[in-house]
Amino acid sequence: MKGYFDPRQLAHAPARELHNGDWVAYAESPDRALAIKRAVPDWEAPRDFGMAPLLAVHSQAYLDFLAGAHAAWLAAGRSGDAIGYAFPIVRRRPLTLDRIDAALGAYSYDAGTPVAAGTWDAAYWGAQCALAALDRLATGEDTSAFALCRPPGHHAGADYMGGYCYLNNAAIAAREAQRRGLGPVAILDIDYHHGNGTQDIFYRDPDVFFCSIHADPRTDYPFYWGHADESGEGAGVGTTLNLPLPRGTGIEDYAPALQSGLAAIVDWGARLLVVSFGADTFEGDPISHFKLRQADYAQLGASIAALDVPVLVIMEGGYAVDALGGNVAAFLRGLNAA
Ligand code: OKP
Ligand code: ZN
Repeated sequence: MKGYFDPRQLAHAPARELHNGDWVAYAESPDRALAIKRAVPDWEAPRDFGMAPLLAVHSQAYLDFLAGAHAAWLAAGRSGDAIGYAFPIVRRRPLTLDRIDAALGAYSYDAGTPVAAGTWDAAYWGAQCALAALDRLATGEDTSAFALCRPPGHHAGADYMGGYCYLNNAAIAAREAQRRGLGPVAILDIDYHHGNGTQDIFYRDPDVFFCSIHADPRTDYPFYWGHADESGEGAGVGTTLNLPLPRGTGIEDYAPALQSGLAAIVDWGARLLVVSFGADTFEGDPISHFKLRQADYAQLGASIAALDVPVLVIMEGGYAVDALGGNVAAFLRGLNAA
């Protein structure tokens, strides 16, 4: 199985984030990618699939904002990372304002997603990794491929960033898979946090099934999405499945939830599975509260492999950097064992 990574993804390196009221070192660090890089053997650099697949998911206005936000921040006389602090509440009229501080608020829902000097370049090449891994699956030479997307993507919506995420890599790959006739596509999100951006992108779409297993949003980020009664809207009713679990969940309760998610994906008739994989379900994760151990990741990979459809693995979270490489490698080993 090939992994995809581009060193330009390391250019995204915000200094700090707001955590429980304090400024702390940014958890989504370039070291995460380096740790995964060391633990997985077979790498290729992505080629450039251009902007069109990004525009199939994100608005032109949002991509223009993201590409120019750091320059606008510097032009406003600031230094360091661009961080918003004012957010238009949901029912405020949609204004398009030039002021960088207004734009940072309009295109995000949290203050946890700074735009650093290298953010656009890194996010762009991360998305190209997702497309390159999909391209590998399309050749039929492998039945799984791994995109080391970093920064992650599942909290990013069509026109917003949030939760360390800027471009929704899983959604970009899913849309491109559809365009190439590789569907029906399902997305399984097994990061600790609910994949709200992915859910929003496909919420009214009957053609992409989205299932997420995550910490209950009554206690955990992103709070406003991922509740069990959110199941799609309009033509998309029934094509979103949320399986929230309480803090403290270990493999004994996680595995049955995964089985029910996988059963729903099979029933729906998926022919390609995109997995948003986060290793922040690990017992030692510094910002999360599940209890999976390293060996459990091999079991998750093996359960997914049993579906017998091509699997595109997209990296999302996982912040216990010392264990991250081993956890990702265990998951990929389980996925490829059969
Ligand atoms: C991204 B992914 C605490 C602030 C909240 C947001 C968590 C984003 C997780 N530092 N941080 O789903 O792993
Ligand atoms: Zn996460």
